[in-house]
Amino acid sequence: MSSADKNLSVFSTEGLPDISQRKFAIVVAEWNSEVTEKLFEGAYATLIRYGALAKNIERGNVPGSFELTLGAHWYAQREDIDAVVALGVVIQGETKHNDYINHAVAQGITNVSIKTNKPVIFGVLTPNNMEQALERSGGVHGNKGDEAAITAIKMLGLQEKITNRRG
Ligand code: RBF
Repeated sequence: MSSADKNLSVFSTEGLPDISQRKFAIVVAEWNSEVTEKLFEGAYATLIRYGALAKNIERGNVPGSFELTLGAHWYAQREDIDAVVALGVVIQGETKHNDYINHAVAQGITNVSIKTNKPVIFGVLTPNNMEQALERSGGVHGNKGDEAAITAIKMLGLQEKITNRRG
């Protein structure tokens, strides 16, 4: 299936780890907030659906996607946080500036993940226009927030398996 046809809310859920004791941070960019709120709702609901406790999910807002890296870094550095989900929407094509933001955030989040040795998930939509953004934030193509949250859970499962921390 091409990525254009993918439904972001359809994924395998086999062998997910127990996340009832795990702590998550969700960092949300306020730019394009009508979309990022939907991403947050999807991510939050997915974490709860697969076993996270509400008291173990913390939210922090940043002004724009460019600030997701530092917001994610502050959370990931906290010892009690197990995984971070970073959510934003950068609409392509409006200005070249967007390419720089996408690149910087992708690189920045990867660096945070490696430096802190924790899953830090790139939940940033990079659509061509607002219509595509809405289609991927609870519309016909599902919700990128759901996908980002399940990715965090799956990475915690892989971490457990590899490091034999649990189970
Ligand atoms: N932030 C986003 O999250 N999504 C965007 O599409 C977006 N577009 C921007 C376009 C321009 C021309 C500028 C200057 C900023 C944009 N930002 C966007 C905000 C950016 O992530 C950051 O918050 C600001 O650049 C900080 O001043």
